[in-house]
Amino acid sequence: MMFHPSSLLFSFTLFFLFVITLSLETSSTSIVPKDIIDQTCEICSNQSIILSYGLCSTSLPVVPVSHSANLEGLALVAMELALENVTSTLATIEKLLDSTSLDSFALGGLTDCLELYSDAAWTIVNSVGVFLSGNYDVTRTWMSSVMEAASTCQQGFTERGEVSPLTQENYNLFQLCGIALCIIHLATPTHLLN
Ligand SMILES: *[C@@H]1O[C@H](CO)[C@@H](O)[C@H](O)[C@H]1NC(C)=O
Ligand SMILES: CC(=O)N[C@H]1CO[C@H](CO)[C@@H](O)[C@@H]1O
Repeated sequence: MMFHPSSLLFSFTLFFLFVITLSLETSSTSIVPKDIIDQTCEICSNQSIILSYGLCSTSLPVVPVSHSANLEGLALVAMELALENVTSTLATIEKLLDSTSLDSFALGGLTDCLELYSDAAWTIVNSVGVFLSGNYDVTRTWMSSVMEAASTCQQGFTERGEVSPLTQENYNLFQLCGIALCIIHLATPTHLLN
């Protein structure tokens, strides 16, 4: 399962150019004010003690497409940010694995994380596809599994009382997936009926 991170990043970038173009063409979006981002982030962080309002409200506007997005568009942005984080974390892990000073414990932990993050990349790509086809339940199941992957990577170190070299990365991915899950929930039609 060796691959070159930059070629992976390149294919994802192409994929997302395609997705963003597609979503812009298929939805009749009007310009949505920054308010919808702040309001959505407030709702999500109110609903869940683990979600950070600060990370949400500073992350989502980073991608320009979010400014002309509805809830569906914001969910896509959150998933895209998660995928960007995953691809750059894969590169970080490979760099760490290249360093010679690793003990066998760190090597094992990082190797596990590499596999978790590789799977996560494809899971997010597939989640986006499923989301665009309208199956929000499956999207949520898959994005939850990415959230779990971040926790599992982190626990691989902390369970043994070690400091995880990927603490920030795992936290960011966990948050972005949590935000995506919350927004998808808000965008789910049945949610409006409850
Ligand atoms: C979030 O919670 C705060 C404090 O309880 C409240 O003032 C605010 O109106 C809530 N925001 C939303 C969007 O529900
Ligand atoms: C390396 C990387 O892409 N990190 C980003 C992950 O997501 C958080 C939250 O959006 C960003 O602040 C990081 O820059």
